Amino acid sequence: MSQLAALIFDVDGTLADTERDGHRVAFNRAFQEFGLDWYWDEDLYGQLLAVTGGKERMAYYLEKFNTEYPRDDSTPELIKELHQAKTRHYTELLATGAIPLRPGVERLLHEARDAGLRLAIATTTTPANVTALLENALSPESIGWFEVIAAGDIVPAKKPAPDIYTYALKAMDLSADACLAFEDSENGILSSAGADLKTLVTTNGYTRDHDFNGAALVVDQMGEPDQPFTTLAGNDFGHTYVNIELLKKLHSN
Ligand code: XBP
Ligand code: MG
Repeated sequence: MSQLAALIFDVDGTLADTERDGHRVAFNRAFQEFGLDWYWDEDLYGQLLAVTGGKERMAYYLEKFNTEYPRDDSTPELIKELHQAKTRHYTELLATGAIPLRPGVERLLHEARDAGLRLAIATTTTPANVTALLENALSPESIGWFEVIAAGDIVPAKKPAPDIYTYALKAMDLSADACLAFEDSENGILSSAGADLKTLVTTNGYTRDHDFNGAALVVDQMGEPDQPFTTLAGNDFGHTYVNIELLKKLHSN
């Protein structure tokens, strides 16, 4: 077993709780901009999250939920244009500071850097969304903390396929057993575990009932010294918040 060398983070739901009040709002603003009567409420969006990728999610919506909307050869282009508008709305929303990092994330990133651990991102979302989140919820220079930002369409198959994690490992020239992955959803851990990565899961409102079979540890948040996490599955080794010491125990266990 190699020594722990790198941490690979999912973005949406893991670094920040971006779906309900971020992506979902941006999708609805794009639909409105295009004069469409499509509206994704919180419950419907929770169902649509079964499909990762915004473009794929809109196609799924038309296929399964809005079957009256007339689809034809121009629909893929409409989806592409809608997604560009949605990304603009989303990055504008992030620029207002509307979406903060989840508890413990900033502290853990600093601790990881101080411990000499390499950092990477493996996400389904669009690259522009990652830089906008890091710039606005953390700092402009934090983008440079991540050796690899593997995002969106850079791989042929999105999560739950392992492609995005395999891409990140290859780009860092690291084997899976030298790393830990951080995820929030069932699609996410299927992807990270599919790339043979040990995974720590932090659940959120949309994913708390997901199946996280195979996770090294499932908690409700990274936690802080004065804000303990709740352990939902796995061995927390008596820790009450995620720090480097716990990560090294999970990695070597
Ligand atoms: C979450 C996703 C993304 C976002 C929307 O990604 O599935 O599709 O919901 O972003 P992850 P886009 O949890 O892997 O970070 O519209 O840019 O796809
Ligand atoms: Mg996620």
